[in-house]
Amino acid sequence: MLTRLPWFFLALFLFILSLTSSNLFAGNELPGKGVMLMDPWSRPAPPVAVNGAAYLSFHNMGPEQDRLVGARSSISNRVEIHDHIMEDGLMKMRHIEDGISLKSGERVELEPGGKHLMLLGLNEPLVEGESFQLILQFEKAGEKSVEVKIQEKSAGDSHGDEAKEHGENHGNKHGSTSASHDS
Ligand SMILES: [Cu+2]
Repeated sequence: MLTRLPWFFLALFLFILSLTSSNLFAGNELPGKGVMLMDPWSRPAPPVAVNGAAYLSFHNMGPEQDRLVGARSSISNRVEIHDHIMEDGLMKMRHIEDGISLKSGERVELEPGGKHLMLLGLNEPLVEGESFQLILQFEKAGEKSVEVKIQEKSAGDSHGDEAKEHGENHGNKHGSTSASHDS
């Protein structure tokens, strides 16, 4: 026989839990209002490509600092947060272990040659015009899913091609991005 008592304790427990959670004080926010995600895109990559990269912009609209701590997608085995760092006069990519910090009101852009999301071990080729789901993990805003559009953005700019920089793809396909002039 079920008495009301266990339910009372459950309710009390949940109430106390909610008091101790800092989320309660940010609870008036609509989902997605804390960190706004804009313009997610990725460069097309041929079937022989081992890795790819994805880019987007973050705008922290919330009152407190947040942090992008990780990402994942079914498009690749792993997704890492990378940055470019000058080392011995050379620009090198580095895995940023502690993620990307987003101050309140701050806008951070991931772009070729700068911070990016490295798609390590592509499970399928990145075909222009298609898209894939990417899940971003934030310290406070939690997980957010975005649809990444696969498109060639800056024709004629071979700078900052993260997939090639990793040097794991030694195919002879070279300079394919700089050959065409879009108008
Ligand atoms: Cu990278």
